[in-house]
Amino acid sequence: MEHLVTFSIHGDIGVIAINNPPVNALSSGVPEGIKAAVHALEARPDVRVIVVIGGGRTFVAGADINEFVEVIAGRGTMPALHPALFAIEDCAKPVVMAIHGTALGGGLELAMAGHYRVATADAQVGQPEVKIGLIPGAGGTQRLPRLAGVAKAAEMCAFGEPISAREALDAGIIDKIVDGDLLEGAIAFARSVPGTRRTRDLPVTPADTSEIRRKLRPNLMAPLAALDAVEAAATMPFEEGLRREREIFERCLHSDQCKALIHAFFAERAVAKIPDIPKDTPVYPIRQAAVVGAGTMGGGIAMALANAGIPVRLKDTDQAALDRGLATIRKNYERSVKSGRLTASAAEERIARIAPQIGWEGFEQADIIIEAVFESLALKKEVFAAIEKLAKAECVLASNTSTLDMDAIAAATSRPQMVIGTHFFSPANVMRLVEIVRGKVTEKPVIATAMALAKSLKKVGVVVRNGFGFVGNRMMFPYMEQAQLLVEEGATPEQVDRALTDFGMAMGPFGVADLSGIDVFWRIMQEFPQEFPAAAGSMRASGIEKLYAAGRYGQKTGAGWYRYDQNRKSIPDPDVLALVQKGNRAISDQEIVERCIYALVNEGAKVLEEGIALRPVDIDVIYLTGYGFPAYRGGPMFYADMVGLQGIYDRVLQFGWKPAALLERVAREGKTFAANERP
Ligand code: 3H9
Repeated sequence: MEHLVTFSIHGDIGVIAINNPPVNALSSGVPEGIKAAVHALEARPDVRVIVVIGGGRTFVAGADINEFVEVIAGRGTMPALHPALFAIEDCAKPVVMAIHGTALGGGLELAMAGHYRVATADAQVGQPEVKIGLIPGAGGTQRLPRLAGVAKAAEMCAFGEPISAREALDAGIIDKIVDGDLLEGAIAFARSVPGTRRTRDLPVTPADTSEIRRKLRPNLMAPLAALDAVEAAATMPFEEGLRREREIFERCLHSDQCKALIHAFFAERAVAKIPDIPKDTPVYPIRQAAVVGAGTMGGGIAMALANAGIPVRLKDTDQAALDRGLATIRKNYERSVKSGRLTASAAEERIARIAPQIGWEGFEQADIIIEAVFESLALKKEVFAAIEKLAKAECVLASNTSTLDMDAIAAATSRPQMVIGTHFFSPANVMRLVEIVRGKVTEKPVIATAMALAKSLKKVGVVVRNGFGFVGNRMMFPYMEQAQLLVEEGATPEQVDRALTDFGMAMGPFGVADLSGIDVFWRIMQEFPQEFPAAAGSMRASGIEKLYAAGRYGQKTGAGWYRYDQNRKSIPDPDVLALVQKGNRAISDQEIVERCIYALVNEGAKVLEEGIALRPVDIDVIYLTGYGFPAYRGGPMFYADMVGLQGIYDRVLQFGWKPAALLERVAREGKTFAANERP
């Protein structure tokens, strides 16, 4: 335990260092070590002031989330943070916290137990617990309002977004920003402090938090709970407030939402680990990129590259298309400047990294070429044949196809081992998901390069195998099909969409279809007749065909499953019902959710069975980051495990679908998808 927390003496300053890589989480042993070190230094007559600092790349990123998993499972005990924090706060000598990297969750709570805080200019502090379904549980909801006021504390605890050192200074959370060496600066600051100053003794003035409350989603438990706990700080003495915080924390900890959100947290990190692609797989450095096709996808991909500092050539075949693409890019950046997310000069710098062109000049220098032309196999093969003539031997050749056969595209070149799918989601400059499609012969360094690139673009790359629609879109079709059948049987598009947004989906299926374009769905159905009738149902929905025949392509034509006004606001349209409805059965929201979500689950099980997705967790991350599945339900496969696979299997049979063999087997064995994964 000793090595987790060490201390040393610098003149009359005692320095406590926390060394629990990679992020100095407060794992068992760390709080105990801090407490022991504080007591040891407090007892030394030669020490006047104590400085606490994080070793390595950061201060403290919070409690150890793995330990919460154990507590939830009934196997572990809660970390003993309060005793360490009280040892600091009650220390007779001033304690100065020296923050670099991030002080998050329990990390900020630890810092606030100190008497003073200094930070590097690039440090960040925050209470992000709500993102894993929790509230601050080590006094954060009680000490933060005393330092920053109730309104600021409420905002930080309820939304969970970290703030910069500058903002923390202005809010009174830290006392000084240190330029240069942090430890030296902290020691100099420590020499100047007048004496101890307990955060818990500071007064709290109540503030109106109704505006924040209004912004919170009613179906998310933790943010509202965090707000309750912060408000308690204004009405209760400190000790009582702490007890209240603990009660609320415990309630959150044992909620399904917390389990799901913790799953989502680790899932995002788990997908980066591919068993046959070890961490030390060599990667091709990506210094220059080129994108073919300046449409919506190509433009968005070029922006994502430019945002990450990678110069990119953006090619289209005619000037008009190129101009349109560039105008859209400009408009997007202008919007970011207007909203204050980007400075005007940063936007200009990024635009300058995108070189628009009609020809192929410079492609021979590109480290990666990403094809983003119209979704047609013939066209993509042509583009790859052309690219291959120009690209250097070590250039990664990527396609942004969302449905086509990656191996067929790769076969258009003489170096299929260099070819990979990088399926970005629209808008590509915003959406975090990239499905990385490894072909039959894609070499491992190319896969590792695509994963590293996704990471450097601040996206989440999920490696999948080649197959119709890969993982995300493949599962989307049976889901969409159920949504359509429900309308044919008597539901309305708005009822289906509302039932699914109430479930937590960011958008309902019909809203999505109208946004993506009915013509896009229709064209895919024509190109892959063998994939429809859909995998889940025995019936075939005909809504898409009827809407397509009626010229209702969605938002772009002003009508699809809804009508749209000038502001693209959707309006229910009885004409759609006249066009597609065959029955008028009253359908419950529960049936809507079960049919649509279980269609996803059943297809997800097939995707696993076929090895298109490696693990259930990969499917979950794809749906969480690319399809608006609610994080507080953990993704479709985690959700299925929570509901119970036997129940889902029974419903699948009742619906008259063919169950996936994997679903049938795992349900019969009484297991979960997750447990089935573990060796
Ligand atoms: C809390 O504090 C509750 C309190 O109120 C007290 C209640 C009593 N625990 O993200 P990265 C792992 S709740 C365990 O890839 P980055 C992570 O899994 C906590 N493990 O790096 C990964 O492992 P691996 C509140 C953690 O540089 C490795 O560290 N705090 C934790 O992109 C590297 O992480 C939070 O919610 C943890 N707390 O980002 C902060 N944190 O290499 C959560 C990280 O095996 N953490 N790991 O895959 C983060 O937001 C980011 O990790 C951070 C670094 C920004 C710190």
